[in-house]
Amino acid sequence: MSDSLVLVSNQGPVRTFTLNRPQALNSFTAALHRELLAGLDAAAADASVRCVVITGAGRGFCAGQDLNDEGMGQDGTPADVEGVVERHYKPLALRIRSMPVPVIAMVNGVAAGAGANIALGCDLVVAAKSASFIQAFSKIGLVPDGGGTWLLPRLVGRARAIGLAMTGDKLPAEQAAAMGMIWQCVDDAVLLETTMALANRLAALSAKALAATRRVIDEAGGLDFDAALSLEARVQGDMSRGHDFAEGVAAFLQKRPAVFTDR
Ligand code: T3D
Repeated sequence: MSDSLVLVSNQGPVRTFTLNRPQALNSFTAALHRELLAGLDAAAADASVRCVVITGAGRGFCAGQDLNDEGMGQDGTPADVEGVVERHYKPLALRIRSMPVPVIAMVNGVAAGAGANIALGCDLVVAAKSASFIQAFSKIGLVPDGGGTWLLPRLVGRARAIGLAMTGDKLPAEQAAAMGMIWQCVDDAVLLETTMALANRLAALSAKALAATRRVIDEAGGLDFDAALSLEARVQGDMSRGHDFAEGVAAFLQKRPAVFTDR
């Protein structure tokens, strides 16, 4: 067993980060946050990486904040939950949302608290049938964080967002997929191969266009229709001046696979 809190592996252009505290369901400590953020920064700067997968070791994906870690007040010092969120969860959520390549959460088991919301902040979520999502915050007197207040209503609507957040009920992955909260729910036995096939498909596309797609979809949500159309025009202009657009059109016309390189 490795001592690393985050295992990093490469399969071609796909870099996988495996949260590695299975004894505590991969809950986040400050040290785990630091390793994950550094790993994501390195992936963002590495042109050979064209898709990122985040998953968990053992039977869980991530149980959110480690409630025994520093800042939780268990050592007799006052709890500093605001500081933990500002120092760790906000930078992580923003890092994932600004990666220059697509990010897939491969949810292998329970995803609770900020563990659920960090997964939901990824571009695509593929979950095993045995996995589940729990907005565990209400049970310990907190509000959703890790981006949950922004993500949940956008993914499933206000009624379901409030219901999930207030009850803290466990939502099985199949139901999460049925309500559009995640991309896909698959049998446990094919979780890895399904995710890697998807990751390789995305890795072969234009990373620049996929990252811009995420950005414009997020930005358009805060714009009126007219402004969203203008945003699309501006970003299409940018895309069309890059290598990948010329390559994509040439490849189509020449009936060959495109080789995209822009980041
Ligand atoms: O600073 C801040 O707090 C701000 C950030 C907040 C973000 C948050 O994420 S707040 C929400 C924190 N998370 C939770 O409240 C979830 C707590 N965990 C659970 O409710 C349950 O563990 C699960 C429903 C996720 C899974 O239940 P189950 O029965 O499958 O597993 P278990 O037996 O409860 O857990 C297995 C082990 O993991 C167990 O340790 P043990 O007894 O075998 O030594 C358990 O204590 C440990 N564990 C699970 N979650 C956490 C944890 N240890 C520390 N922190 C955890 N969050």
